[in-house]
Amino acid sequence: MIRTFDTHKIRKTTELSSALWNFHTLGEEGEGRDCLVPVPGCWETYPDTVSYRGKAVYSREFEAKGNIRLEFKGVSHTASVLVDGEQAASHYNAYTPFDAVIKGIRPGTHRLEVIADNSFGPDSALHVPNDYQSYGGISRGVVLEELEEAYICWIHVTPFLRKDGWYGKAEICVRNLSGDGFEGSLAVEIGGYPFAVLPAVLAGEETRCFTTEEVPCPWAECWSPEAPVLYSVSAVLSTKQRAIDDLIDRTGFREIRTEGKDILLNGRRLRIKGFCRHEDHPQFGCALPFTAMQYDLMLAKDMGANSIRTVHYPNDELFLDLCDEQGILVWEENHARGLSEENMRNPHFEQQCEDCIREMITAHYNHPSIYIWGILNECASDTEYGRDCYASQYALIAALDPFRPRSSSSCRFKTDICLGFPEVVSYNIYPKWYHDTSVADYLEDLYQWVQSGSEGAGKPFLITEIGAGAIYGYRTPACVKWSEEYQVRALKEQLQAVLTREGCSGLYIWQFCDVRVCDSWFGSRPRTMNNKGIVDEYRRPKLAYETVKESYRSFGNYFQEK
Ligand code: ADA
Repeated sequence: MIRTFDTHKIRKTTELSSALWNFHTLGEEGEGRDCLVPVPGCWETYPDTVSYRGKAVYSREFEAKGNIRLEFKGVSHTASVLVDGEQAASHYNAYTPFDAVIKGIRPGTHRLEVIADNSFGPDSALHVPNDYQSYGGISRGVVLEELEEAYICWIHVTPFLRKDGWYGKAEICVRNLSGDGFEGSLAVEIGGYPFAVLPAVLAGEETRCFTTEEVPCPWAECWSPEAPVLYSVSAVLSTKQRAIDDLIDRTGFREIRTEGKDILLNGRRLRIKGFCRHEDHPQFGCALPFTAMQYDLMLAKDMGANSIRTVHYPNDELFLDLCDEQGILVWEENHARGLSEENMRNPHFEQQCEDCIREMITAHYNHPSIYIWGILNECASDTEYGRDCYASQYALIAALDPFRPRSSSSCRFKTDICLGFPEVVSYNIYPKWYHDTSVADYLEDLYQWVQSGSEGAGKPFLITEIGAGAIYGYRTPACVKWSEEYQVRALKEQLQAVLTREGCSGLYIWQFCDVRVCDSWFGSRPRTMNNKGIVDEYRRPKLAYETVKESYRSFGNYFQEK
């Protein structure tokens, strides 16, 4: 399963995932044993490669002819793609899609090989040994498409709420695969209503974007957590004779903006009650199947959450589709966690971050559930060098999507020098876990510094991580740290302090479920897991489940109007 809806009616597509592929490792000692494995999947879940770090080859055959496009929704974490033994694409980063376009392939059977590499090293600035696992494998879907002389790469729809109702604007990117010029047209429908028809003229081999006017959409109903109304978006590319390609996506009409210290969703003062959620599972690695994704969302909603923060990387589109359909707000962020200035000075860092941001926003622009773009979780935002990196990445996001607020989760207390860039100020804090300070006192101290000693004064303020650890099943009346009882006590104080703090727009609990961390983190991570989940890695609820449920359900999605 690639998306929760069909993305083409005209373009011929074949899912190559949801199948068994051949697999073998490419270790120092040569090629490992061949076996059949499921794609999507992670090799850490296969019996012989549970702790393998290196390269491995996935392969299978496919039938095709003419111009083809192979789309990979995620390969962890570095990919090299060969078709019939010829290099067709390469990509870094497990969490964003990429493709291989091959022109004029001969009709018949072809061989696809994907070499995935999950090793750490100087070429990898973002996948580093960390407090989450970098898995190995083809961890998301793979699709084969047959194209004609030109095709639609993407369509972005931007909704606008005007005084007289909803308007929409579309930007469509088209690529001409032919060496000859292309003369045709684009027809766009939204919700089944005719939206725009515009000429599409491209030079040979040109890729070009076409933008519609702002078009009134009087039929549009608001997308909101309470009523997540979605509309199909269809773009059809035609020559003078016939339709040759199409692309179907979805949109939701919702307005997100900041005003003073508020995040406004459709003009209402939003309260975030969220979870930080890694894509992680003991049976699937980071390749959670559709059912497991939905099960996580059902648990989060049962606890009264209204938002998920995709820590610390862009998520599978399938998960975002589920959030769109169920009104779950999403903070999506580029791939980075806790990188020091030294890490950020890796010569690959800037380009790898920029690629991740471009691919994330290009692929996920239309999801109404995404209300904010995040960058660089707990990186060096207290250094001049770091500030330059933050500035350029915030600028890139604004260029790609000026319609959503931006933020970054900081842990630089009273030393952050990057709070002037984002629309929303966000902090990760752990009073009652890493230090035994009163939550209210610590929050007040930090909040007042932001308002009086930083460039973040007067902006919306979010707590994007707060929580405590508990080992599932460890119960003791001593209520010591790592017990489920201690986690309950800490969360009660944390949730009460943050959700009642004037000027705070809400919080994300760290974290939804226990997750695997890299072996080198064993010292501070019992079981070599991050055990701050409200459910354990098998989604078994800890005592704190009911604590969160009682608290989150006692607060609405919005603050009282001023
Ligand atoms: C940081 C970090 C998280 C996690 C958390 C923890 O805030 O952003 O990824 O490591 O600390 O568990 O301590």
